[in-house]
Amino acid sequence: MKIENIKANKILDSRGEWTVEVEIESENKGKASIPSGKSLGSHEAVCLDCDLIEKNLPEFLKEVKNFDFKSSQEFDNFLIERAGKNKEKLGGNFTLGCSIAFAKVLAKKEGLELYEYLEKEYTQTTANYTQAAAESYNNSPREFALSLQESAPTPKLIINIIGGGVHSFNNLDFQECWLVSKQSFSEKLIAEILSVINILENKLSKPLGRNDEGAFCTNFNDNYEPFIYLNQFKENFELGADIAANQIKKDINWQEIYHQLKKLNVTYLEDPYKEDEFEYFANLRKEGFKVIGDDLTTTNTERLKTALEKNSLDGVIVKPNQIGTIKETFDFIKLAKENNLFTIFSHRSGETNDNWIIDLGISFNADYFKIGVPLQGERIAKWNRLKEIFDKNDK
Ligand code: 2PG
Ligand code: MG
Repeated sequence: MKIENIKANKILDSRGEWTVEVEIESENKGKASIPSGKSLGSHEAVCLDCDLIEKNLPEFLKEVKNFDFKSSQEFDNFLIERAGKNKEKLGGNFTLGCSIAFAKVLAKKEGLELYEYLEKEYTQTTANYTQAAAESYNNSPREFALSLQESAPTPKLIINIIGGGVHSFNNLDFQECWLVSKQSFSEKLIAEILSVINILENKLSKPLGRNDEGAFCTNFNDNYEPFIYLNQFKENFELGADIAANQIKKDINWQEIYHQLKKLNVTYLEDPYKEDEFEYFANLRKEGFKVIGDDLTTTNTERLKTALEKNSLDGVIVKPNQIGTIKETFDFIKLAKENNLFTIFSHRSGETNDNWIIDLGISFNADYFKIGVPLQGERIAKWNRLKEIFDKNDK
């Protein structure tokens, strides 16, 4: 399909900061806006300022017009080639906006939802690729292809319910204190989470605010106190935390922290050490924690390969804007799944009302979604999209 025009609109995100919305005009139109993080890993794709993106646009557009892209992957390969190392020439925010907007155009052309289109395109590719390259795989790519075809999606939710760190304005060092649902997404789970919110709202000390992601934000006696509150919900939820260790600048006795968190029934730990400390991640797994990479892996297959060699992880965060295209996000998920890691599709702390993260997660079989609490619009946009897809598939 030929692309006739691309616009890079400057829009506001949920933090009141500028971000980019990309609009592609072809046989029909597709739009996608891109969120941004505050606790950034240094290996993430480069994010360019909107004015610079606009400046680069005419030359990029001239080249794009010479091509007839048959699929989302073909267009993504074009973007990957042009964007250079870490997407520094075009900006990973711009390339991801293009990638998603074009996938929406292709979906619309076929009368499909975005998640249906991606499922179809990627399942077909994987199935073909599987036959051609079966021998070079140790694990079964066929099984992977089949796993993509499962009709009923069954993701669970990770709820960042009490916040700290750089997303907040309180005295907690850890960025996120989680409830991890034992059951998969359903209306019943939504009701349970709303009731948790209600209980905590009454119990937590006042003044009680909400942080960038809508998580409760107040001062605590120490870093452990939030988990004392969260333990009351352990019949239906497991406990976890995004330590976001990269952002913690003070001297900390990490061993003592994980000793205490274990006693408080915390099981899941995201970024428990700094972004290059692969071995420390691996050691923590031996203590029985489920260890998750975010800044460690930055949705990047090369980083994931190192993590796999070193046995650092049980699961990975998937944030497409850390890498800059749907195709590379898919490659990352594929490698993770082939190695039995669970995947958590995640929003960013600075969000827009776009909800494509849900479509990507559904089409690529997310094990979990981390999309904030349903208390503010930009997060609710994701909750409602998830519900919409579930309702549709239930009928
Ligand atoms: C994280 C994220 C999202 P940010 O660290 O997991 O919750 O934060 O978007 O600021 O990187
Ligand atoms: Mg994180």
